Amino acid sequence: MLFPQQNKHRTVFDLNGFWRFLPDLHDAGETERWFSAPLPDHAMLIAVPGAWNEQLAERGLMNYVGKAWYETTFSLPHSGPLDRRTFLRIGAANHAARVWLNGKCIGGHEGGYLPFELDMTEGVIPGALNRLTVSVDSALTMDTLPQDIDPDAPPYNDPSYDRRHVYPPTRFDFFPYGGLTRPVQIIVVSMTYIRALAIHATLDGKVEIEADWSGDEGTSGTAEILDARGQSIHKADPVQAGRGRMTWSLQIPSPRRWSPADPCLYEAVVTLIDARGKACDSYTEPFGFRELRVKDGTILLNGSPLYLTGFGKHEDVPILGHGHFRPACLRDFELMRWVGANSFRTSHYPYDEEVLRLADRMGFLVIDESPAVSLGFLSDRFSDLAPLLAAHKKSLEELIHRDRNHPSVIAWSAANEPNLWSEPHAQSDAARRYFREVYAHVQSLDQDRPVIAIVTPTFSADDVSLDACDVIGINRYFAWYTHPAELERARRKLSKEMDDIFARHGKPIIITECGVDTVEGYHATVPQMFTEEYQTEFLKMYCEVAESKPFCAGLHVWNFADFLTPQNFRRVVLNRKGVFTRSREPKSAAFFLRSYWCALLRVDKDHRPKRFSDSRLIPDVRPART
Ligand code: GCB
Repeated sequence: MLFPQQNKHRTVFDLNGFWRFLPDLHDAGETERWFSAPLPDHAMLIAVPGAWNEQLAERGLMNYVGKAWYETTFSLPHSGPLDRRTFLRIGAANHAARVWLNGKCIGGHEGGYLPFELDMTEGVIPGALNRLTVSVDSALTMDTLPQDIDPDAPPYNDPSYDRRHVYPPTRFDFFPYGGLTRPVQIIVVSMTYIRALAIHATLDGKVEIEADWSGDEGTSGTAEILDARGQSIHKADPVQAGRGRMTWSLQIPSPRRWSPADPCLYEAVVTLIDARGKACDSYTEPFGFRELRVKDGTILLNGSPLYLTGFGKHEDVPILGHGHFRPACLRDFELMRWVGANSFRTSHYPYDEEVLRLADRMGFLVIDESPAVSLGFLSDRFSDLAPLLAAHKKSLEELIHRDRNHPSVIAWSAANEPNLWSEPHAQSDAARRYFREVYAHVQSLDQDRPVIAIVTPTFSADDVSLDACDVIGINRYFAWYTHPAELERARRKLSKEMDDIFARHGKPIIITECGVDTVEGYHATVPQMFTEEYQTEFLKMYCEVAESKPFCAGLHVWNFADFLTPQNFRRVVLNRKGVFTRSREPKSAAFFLRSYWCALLRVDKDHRPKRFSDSRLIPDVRPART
């Protein structure tokens, strides 16, 4: 799906702002046809984009999981019949939505965190006020991503451990925000238009462009490449459009490579020409020349071994919830740059598209994650897993189609900690087959990026989800959830486990999570959990183990910043494993990481190949060790 772009052939209208809003506590809206007339006077106001929970906490919606209705009005600057295609584009509705235009249903979407477009050309009234009504449902089921808990299912590994042990009940450790969390826009294009673009660029300068289009017969198209300064460096001859698709194969002499050290972006400009020879649509897509390979236990970026420094993150900002807020987004990137991170993971769901566009421009490497967090299988019959597998494949397809052209995206994370709750069927043959199918699906959609499997220690090297992946991500909390405060014991355990996993699978390993809850302002001279010193010592130990393993491709600290979780006895309001607080003040560990990572990224080590040396990424940091 294309990111909204305004140009001479395309118009984007922003529908963000204060909408009218009514929670549907008894799920009566559809039967009572709330879409057929304006919402009643007692409807509240809500900011779009933004989750409803914190915005409307005092109205009783902080912990609300269920349906709610949104309404706004708009008019388009057209009179007379529309000769343009008009789409409604919703950046994300968590987790399902149905949409009515002037009382008529124009479609919907299942699955949060990913954008969808609905054609509203027929229903929009030119020159008049149009009413848009959206019902959003934040409830999940066992067949959605993420999954819900099933209160009737057998209990977790400990029978006394209630499945509804957190509030609102979730299977995952982040707050279940609901609503229209990303921008809502109207996109107007010509009747013949570009629907999607896939760009495949290799280090030898080859660029394959594939455009999906829709419209009149007799359409042709051109493709042009612009360099980083916007200068045209190659123009392809027009091609006659095949049915719904056209392709170009271009050659650029000695292209500049994209990397964190030099995040150099080129642009592909595709233009459609109608049967009368007039340009009717065009779209400009940034891309980069870079190559990823996994070989002999190493991830190679442009032929050089890659070592990731950075974080698992969350889209979590006070008041906004998962909502997208540009200043907060940029601030996070600036802080990551300051601390010496070269990468992050979009744990545990796809992030706003602008996050990836920023990563492309600022040279961050991204592990792009599907919303399959803490998957659980309640049957060992493969056929029973079919609805979940279908939702998983669809979500991956939407994710890959959305993000495939970003040079910053270096891997697809198909799932996070699938067997977290050790449900009885987590390690069945059906589960093994499930993951094989998921990874094969990703590989069929994108041959250029590795698939990473991210796992807990429960089944360690035996985990069925490790069979068919390309890279292994391990989330480890030794010296926190297990062996509390025993850093040396944890060091030995981590080291041995990493060796065992590598010996069995021979794939690069990334420590994708490690961290401890830390209350800013708590201090101690001896190892004391929850203090700032303990977080520093813990991370230091994990960094040392990671660095000592030639097959380890990096470490991501859990988490970049403190984030809101459901209520439970393990969390004091927030998950406090952030290196920054929720309002982005640094804890002591941030200063340790800054000197450690900055030194690590610059210094060559005898026993390891050269890592990224990037003075632009970390402009003003004096390495602690040289
Ligand atoms: C994990 C999960 C993450 C949690 C984290 C924790 O393994 O992947 O979602 O927030 O542990 O803090 O317990």
